[in-house]
Amino acid sequence: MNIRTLAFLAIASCAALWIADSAPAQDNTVTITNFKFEPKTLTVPAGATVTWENKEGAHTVTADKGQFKSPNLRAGEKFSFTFTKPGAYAYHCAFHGSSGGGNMAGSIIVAPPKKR
Ligand SMILES: [Cu+2]
Repeated sequence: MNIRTLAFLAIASCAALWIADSAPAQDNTVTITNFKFEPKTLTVPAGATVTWENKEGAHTVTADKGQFKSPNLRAGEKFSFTFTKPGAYAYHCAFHGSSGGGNMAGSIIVAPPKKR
């Protein structure tokens, strides 16, 4: 192994570490577009903050059971909520959906923290 190979390996392994270290946390964004939530079901770890980003029209993010409720979101507006308790959270748009998954609706699944 010559010095160039060594140098390359050293740089490559540093880069690999850097990438692993700076990998962004899971993308917890739900896009609101064309009268639907995308993805419709999103699974996140407990403690995660989910952000809904409205791309078009006026919509809301309203939990079926009232755990969270956004104001009316116009195009370009966002709403965030931090989920601390594991469980399934069904939500809908107050204008175009209804509780129980009717029309414009989605759900967030909050997984329990991993045991170490
Ligand atoms: Cu809507």
